[in-house]
Amino acid sequence: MKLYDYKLAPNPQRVRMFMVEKGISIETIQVDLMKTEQFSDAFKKINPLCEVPTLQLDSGNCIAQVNAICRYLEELFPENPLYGRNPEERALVESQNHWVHINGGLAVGEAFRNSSHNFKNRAVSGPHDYAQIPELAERGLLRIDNLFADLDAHFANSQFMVGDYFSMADITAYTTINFASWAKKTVPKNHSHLQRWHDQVASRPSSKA
Ligand SMILES: N[C@@H](CCC(=O)N[C@@H](CS)C(=O)NCC(=O)O)C(=O)O
Repeated sequence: MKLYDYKLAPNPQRVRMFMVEKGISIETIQVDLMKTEQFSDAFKKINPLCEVPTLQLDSGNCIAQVNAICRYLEELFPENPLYGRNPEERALVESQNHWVHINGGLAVGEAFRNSSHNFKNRAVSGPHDYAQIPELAERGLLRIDNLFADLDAHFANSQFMVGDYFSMADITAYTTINFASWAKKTVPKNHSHLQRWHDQVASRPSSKA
């Protein structure tokens, strides 16, 4: 197996954190997004969506999408499950993971990609051109503020995204909070519960992945 990765990007970091938590090591190949290597003919054959992470199997098949990759790895390496240990927990992890990706990762992307010079005509990742819409950048910033507030309220009563169980949803939330700095947003000083959780995840070795 080979993991197509880019060290500075948030979605590949979700897979790298997952692998460290589970003690999995896979050969990685860097696709330099700053040099637009994801649009090369060679990489398009691996992932026509022109995105990382992508996991290439020994069969030659390629798996795109963070959750598809991590769920595949979870089945291959079931020790220390990160998608839940029973049906109820699996549903809760799925729910929280999806929620924080949609309202977090996509909101930061909306804010960042609709305002940065480097993403002119690339407001949505992938092979198609999309013009920037400044109003979406504004809305994205508002969504990040609401994300911070919603997470702070959640962590007032919960150690992790799903009770006291560290899961894939925490990995998604952690990389999303860090990604928010790309849109010049950091955890507000009065959000002590969110900060407590962030410090706790930052102390795990996987946070350096
Ligand atoms: N939904 C995809 C998102 C992957 C994604 O957006 N990857 C970004 C890096 S964080 C990318 O490859 N962007 C390429 C580009 O911006 O052209 C997943 O879950 O893996």
